[in-house]
Amino acid sequence: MSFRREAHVPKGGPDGGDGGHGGNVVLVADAQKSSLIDFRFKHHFKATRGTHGKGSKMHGSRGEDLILPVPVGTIVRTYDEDAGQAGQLIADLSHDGERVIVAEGGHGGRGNTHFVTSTRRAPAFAELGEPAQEGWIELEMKLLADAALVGMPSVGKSSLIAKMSAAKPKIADYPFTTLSPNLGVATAGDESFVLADVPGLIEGAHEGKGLGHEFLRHIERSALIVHVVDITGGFEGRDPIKDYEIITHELAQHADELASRPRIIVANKADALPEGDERIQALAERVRADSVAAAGGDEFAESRICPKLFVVSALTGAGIDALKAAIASKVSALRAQAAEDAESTEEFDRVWQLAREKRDEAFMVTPEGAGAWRVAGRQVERMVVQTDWDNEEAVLFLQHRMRRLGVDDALAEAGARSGDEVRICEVAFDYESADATEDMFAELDL
Ligand SMILES: Nc1nc2c(ncn2[C@@H]2O[C@H](COP(=O)(O)OP(=O)(O)OP(=O)(O)O)[C@@H](O)[C@H]2O)c(=O)[nH]1
Ligand SMILES: [Mg+2]
Repeated sequence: MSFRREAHVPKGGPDGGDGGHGGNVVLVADAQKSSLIDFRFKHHFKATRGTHGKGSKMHGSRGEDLILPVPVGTIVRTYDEDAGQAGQLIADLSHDGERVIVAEGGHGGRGNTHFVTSTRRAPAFAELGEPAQEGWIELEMKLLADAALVGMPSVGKSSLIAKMSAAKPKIADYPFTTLSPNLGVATAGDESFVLADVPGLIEGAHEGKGLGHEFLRHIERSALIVHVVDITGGFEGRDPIKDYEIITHELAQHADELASRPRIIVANKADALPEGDERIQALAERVRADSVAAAGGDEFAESRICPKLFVVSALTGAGIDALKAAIASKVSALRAQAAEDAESTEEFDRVWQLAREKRDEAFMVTPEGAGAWRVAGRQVERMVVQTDWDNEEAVLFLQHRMRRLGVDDALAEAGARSGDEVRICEVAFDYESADATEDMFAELDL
């Protein structure tokens, strides 16, 4: 609040500038980032505040936004600290550069020049700045690979990614050698794709067995599933067809979308198969039958999800080039499809912003004992905290704003009577029925 003061000008007008808005906290998907490690130990992030407005109509400056880069593929949710669990989805940042404001800076308070009317030439009050939003969010990074190598432990998934890309994962002859996914970039001709080596799944994975939930989640975002089967049955002499069925079942049980996800089947370790072994033939027939079923019984139609069998050896490299070419061509078709369905960036900001505004405008009137009412709601509460309580004019202005928001009507409807106590945040008012306040506001030209 400020009035102009100049020599020779006896009665200067109001000239208090507005306070600057606080900065926002913004998450931006950044292709350079590969993990959320920056958030592992540091949990508190704060944008800078705006500065105060000054006399001579000088506005305060805006606080700077705090930009937090996160990997592409980060999912942002609200987090309820008391319940210890994630809530509503805020954004799914799946494209480079996509951004979302997760905490908005408070609005700067408006200076007294704003409250001038024809009869109130010298408003002696200004608004206080709005407190910033604060809250917890949960960040989850989902793998963004074009294709995921999926299968039982020890079938040779890591050996395959090592053969197809420059990735150097640990390879060993015991199950669960891989405990977190490995990514590799593979090239076939002039196409390249990102391949993920996902930890092995076992029967019951969809119920969480063997960290199944965690491992299955990594597969959700890969457009193509490369299902690897150890055609020798491994050290335990398992039946490759049974293994194939188990994984197919686990994927379908985990999520409907995974049941219908396009896939390529790989029979690995063909080098170790005894001459004349019939297991490849048996698996090929099974895959073919599934393929026909997926195509809706039409033997010649190639449906989107048609599984196909490739026989390879990660050890000798046999069949690897053909497999790579098949993955590359399928991935490029799926990418074209995805680009067609892609939603535009920035959408999240708008959706989340609208939801927030809607939520903020709402308020609730609840009785709190005889003759007392509580009004709760983001915007009403914000108006109250932005009011300078030592200033009578500011308080009257607040009452006027609340009336416009419909608080008075809602109170009357709920049954409030003149003299009742109305509580908002830590503040209590006396409720006056509309007729009583009408005259008062008229007098003040509010
Ligand atoms: N003979 C033969 N052995 C293979 C082949 N591919 C992988 N192996 C062996 O199979 C064992 C398991 O290989 P990995 O690549 O670690 O298997 P994985 O599927 O990544 O296993 P997990 O990470 O435990 O799920 C290792 O001893 C490999 O050397 C192959 O084509 N032929
Ligand atoms: Mg592995």
